[in-house]
Formats: sequence, C-alpha cells, structure tokens
Amino acid sequence: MRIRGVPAAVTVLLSFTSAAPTTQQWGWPWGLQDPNSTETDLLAYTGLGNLVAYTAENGFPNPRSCTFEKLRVRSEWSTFSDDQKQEYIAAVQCMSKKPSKSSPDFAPGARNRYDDFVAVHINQTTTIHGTGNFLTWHRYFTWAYEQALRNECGYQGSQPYWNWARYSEDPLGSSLFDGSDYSIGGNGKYVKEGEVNIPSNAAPSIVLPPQQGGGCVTSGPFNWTVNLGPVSPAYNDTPVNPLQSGLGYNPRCLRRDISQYVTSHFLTDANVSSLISANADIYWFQTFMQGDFFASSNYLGVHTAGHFVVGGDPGGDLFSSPADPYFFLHHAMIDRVFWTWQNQDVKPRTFGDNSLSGTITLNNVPPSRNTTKDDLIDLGVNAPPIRIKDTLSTIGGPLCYIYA
Ligand SMILES: [Cu+2]
Repeated sequence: MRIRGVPAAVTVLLSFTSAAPTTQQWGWPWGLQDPNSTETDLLAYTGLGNLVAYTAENGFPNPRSCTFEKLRVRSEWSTFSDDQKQEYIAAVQCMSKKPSKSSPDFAPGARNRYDDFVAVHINQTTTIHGTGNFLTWHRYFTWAYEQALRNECGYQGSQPYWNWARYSEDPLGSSLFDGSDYSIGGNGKYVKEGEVNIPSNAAPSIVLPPQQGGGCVTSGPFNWTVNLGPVSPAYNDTPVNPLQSGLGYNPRCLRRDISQYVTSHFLTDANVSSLISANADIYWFQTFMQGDFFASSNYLGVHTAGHFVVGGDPGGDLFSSPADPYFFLHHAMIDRVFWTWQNQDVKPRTFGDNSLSGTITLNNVPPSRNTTKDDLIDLGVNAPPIRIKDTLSTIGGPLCYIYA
C-alpha cells in the first residue's frame, strides 16, 4: 500500500523524554498497514503522526491533567470484541435506568440520566448548530456522555465511533445495526412514510426518499423508550410533545429508517476525505461539514447526512436526535473528522487563528457577534461548564483522548 503524507520527521523521531513519548510508544503508525483502511482513515493516521511530532516538540498542552499515560483511545465499533460491545451497551442501558438529575422546572419530561443529555441538547439546539461553537460543543457533549458511562455506569472502555465512510455502500451490513445482542438495534419495521424534506417540510431543499424501515426498532438489545421531543420531526405522525419546548413527557418507541440512499450519496469515503483535505479554513470546513441546504446547492454535509442515516424518530429531529443511542457513535465520528482535520496542521488549527470561526446564532440568523474562545459551553447537570479554548485540543485536559 502506498502511504501518503507521512511526515518524514515523525518516522525518525525516536529520542524521547518522559514528556515526549516516541512514536512507538504511541503505537503510531497503527493502521497504516490495514488493507480495510479508507482514505479518511489514512488522513486520521497521518494526522496522529503530526500530533505525535507536535507533542514531542512542545509537550502536552496541560500536563497536570492530560499526559501520555492518561490518554484514552476511541475506536471504531467493528473493532470492538463482543465483550466490549456488550459492556458498552450495558452502560448505555444503565444510563436509562438511573434517575434524572435535571430539575423538573427545566425538563419535566426527563425520566432518567440518559434524558438529561437529550434535554440539554433540545434546550440549546438553536445556539449550538450553524454556530462557532458547533464542533467544540458536540465534542464536549460526547466527552461528558463518555464520562457519565464510565463514572456512573461502570464502563471501562472509551466511546466508540461509527465510520460512515466504511459502510457507505451497505449501512445495514454494519455490525452496529445487525439487530444482534452486540448491536445498537436494527432497522425500524417497515411503515409507509413519505419523503423526508430537509431542512423542513415547509421549505424543502433536499428530498430523501423513504427506505425499508420507518417504524419501531424491535431487534437488538435496546427495549428503548424515547421520552423527550420532538420539536421539528421528520414524520407528521410523530406524537406531539405536550410542551412547545419539547421538554415535556412524550414516551414513544424508537423509530429508524436506515438509509443507503443517504450513505451512498453523501457519506462516501470521497465525501469525507475531501471535506478534510479540500477545506483548509475552519469556516469552510465546518460549513461544508454541516451542509448547505438553505441555498440552492442541495449539499447535505456529513453531519446532517450522518443523522439521516438513521432518520426516523428521534433521528430525524435536529433537537431530540440524541435520544437515539446512535447519536453518540455518529458524533464521535464527527469529532474524529474534526480531530483529523485539526491534525493536518496542528498548531494553527488547534491553538491558533484557524481553530474557531462563526457567530452565536444559527447560520448567523439573526446576525450576532462572533463566538470567542472564552465563551462557555454549559451542559447543565451533565458536566462542569468549560471555555471553548479548553476543548480545542483533545489532549488538552480535561479532554484526554485520541482516535484509532
Ligand atoms: Cu447537535
């Protein structure tokens, strides 16, 4: 296999101090020989090489809270053993059985710890999408969820991701959705539904044809109830939430319509790798990642596309989408793409002037001030508030992880 873009300096980087482990200690260049690697994976691997080199030269950004010894590695779902899969699934189920910490004034419909995460996402939806904090907010949100799985539900592993680029021809063929005890459940039962219009039925710009699902998920380990939302559902027959905020109690089944149409049109390896390679500026990277469905380009970015891989309810609702456990595997992949992009040029894209762009309102409507690195990300009961600048590096502490 031809290996592109491997920094020559990294391959000869063998001398080290305790602050600067060798490439061999990091395990790099893992995966470069894997014949199943996608172009997207190769960018991740070479990016990791750049991060190793950067760390060897500069040390860890905040060695009191993140060092090489504390690093966690997030892996793709298919690389988990059956035991690891079951351990992850059990921790997610545990979250749905622990009592909610949310105040009933804030989220009267929240019934469990899992709902606390859904509630905060619903509540902040219009200030965390199409905004400067989009990437870091969802990075911290996924990290806080991983922490809760570990600290409150005994999970020993790391948050897995689902690499859409590997399954763009056959998402139902992925072990994530095979409906076995080692999956997050399969497709929904077939229900006749119409086309899904994005961004909304009122203003359709991209039309997604219905697939073979659409109804309740009945296979796999999750006997799952969605309690919150929807606010902006993809289907007209979704039960309406008693509160306009979407935070009232609205128990219903989890529905999916797993879409090969979406993966094969918007989530191919070429789609994902070119997003990373062809957009050197953070503004264009995050804009193309989120898609351009308000203009005439009809381009569903990998973020929106990744949600409509499952679609259904809550997956087809921007607000309550975290109520499908798929959300966190999708957003770990979004974060991996962001991390990979950052690592193509570590310093300016992580610590410098190419690390943050955008304003504090959705697609800058209404027009608002720029997001700053001192702005807070506040996840309520789910995690301590944090400044954006402290989430820009995944090894900057408290964040302390890399991706395989
Ligand atoms: Cu979101």
